[in-house]
Order: sequence, then structure tokens, then C-alpha cells
Amino acid sequence: MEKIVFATNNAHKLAEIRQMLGSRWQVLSLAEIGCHDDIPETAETFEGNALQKARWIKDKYGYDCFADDSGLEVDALGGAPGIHSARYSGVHGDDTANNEKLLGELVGIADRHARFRCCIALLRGNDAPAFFEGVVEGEIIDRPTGIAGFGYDPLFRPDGWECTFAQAGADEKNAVSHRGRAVEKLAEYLAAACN
Ligand code: ITT
Repeated sequence: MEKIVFATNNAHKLAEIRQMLGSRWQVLSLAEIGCHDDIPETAETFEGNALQKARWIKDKYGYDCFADDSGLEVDALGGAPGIHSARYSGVHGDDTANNEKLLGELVGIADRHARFRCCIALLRGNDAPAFFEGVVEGEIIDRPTGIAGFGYDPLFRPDGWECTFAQAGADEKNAVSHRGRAVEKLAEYLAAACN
């Protein structure tokens, strides 16, 4: 099985990606390649940040690699938190505080429309970088509901669903999610590139 590194420090993302790609690819974590770096994310776009993370690993460790930069875009907030989703409340990765801040910003606002966006950047061999994007539209509900998933999942109800991502099973989420859609494109690309 071909090995590829997924450049993330987010254990939830790693679990989702392995569930989706694990039967076809040996997805290595950063810990498994001995990387404990705080990888910089200083770009202004999802694409730029995804490429920055993948480039860090490829240049420093030499592995074929992909990275995911993702986040929530809320229309009534002009697309915030966007690329700042992981640290919206000021503390990186504090999901509870991020959700509280989001609900606070939306008090009294009727338009709850939002989307998750995921951009994957792939660096393979000496090829130019390849990018894969996935989006899922939905709305922000009034209070956190459900305990599965991570991040803003307890507040996000996809269009056409009765429940949030945090009330769904992993397979159900992956089938429609921003990450699931981007990974589907990545998997197709890798399958074609390896034939
Ligand atoms: P890495 O950079 O190490 O991959 P990270 O969590 O910092 O991990 P991002 O910079 O891409 O990753 O920020 C993504 C944030 O967007 C994440 O922390 C959540 O707050 C939110 N997010 C992304 N995908 C999500 C999902 O599927 N469900 C809920 N929230 C999500």
C-alpha cells in the first residue's frame, strides 16, 4: 500500500481522513514520521495555508504529503470565522469557546446560513501542487446539539438534514461533508496518478 503523510495536528481530522482513505492508502500521521513541529499557518486563504502545511512536511521530511485547511463561513458575519475558525475565540482548538463566541456573534440575527469549506493541498513527487476543494451548505442552530465530531459540528445543520453533524455517525457526515467531498476528489486523483 502506498504511504502518504497527512500533515495535521488535529486528531479528529486524522480519524476522518483515515476512515475515508484507510483501505486504499497508508495515511501516516505527523507523530509517525517523528514530526512534532508547530507548523506555521500564515497565509490569507485556505489554499495558501493548506499548501504551507504540506510544503513544510515535504521540504523538511521528504515525504509525499497532503494537508487540509478548513473552516466555517457564516454569511451574516461576512464569511467569519473562515480561516480563523480554529482560533476564533482566541485559543487555538478550544471548540467550546469557539462555539460560544459564534453563538454570541449571532444573537438576534435571523440569517443563520453558513458553509464549511475544506481545501486539500497535495505534494506528490516533483509534481506541481494539486488542490481539491469541498463545500457543504447549512445553517447555525441556536444551541450546541450532539456529541459526535468536533469543532462547530454541534452547531451546524447541513441543508436537508434534521440534525447536526454532531448527531450523525461518522459515515453519514463523511458522505456529505466538505472534507468528504474534497477527499473524494483527492482519492480519484491519486487513483488515476498511480495507474
Ligand atoms: P491542522 O491545521 O493541524 O490541520 P486545525 O484544527 O488547526 O488543525 P485548521 O487550521 O484547518 O485546522 O482549522 C480548522 C478549524 O475549522 C477546526 O479547528 C474547526 O474549528 C473548524 N472545522 C473544520 N472542519 C470541521 C468539521 O468537519 N467539523 C467542525 N468544525 C470544523
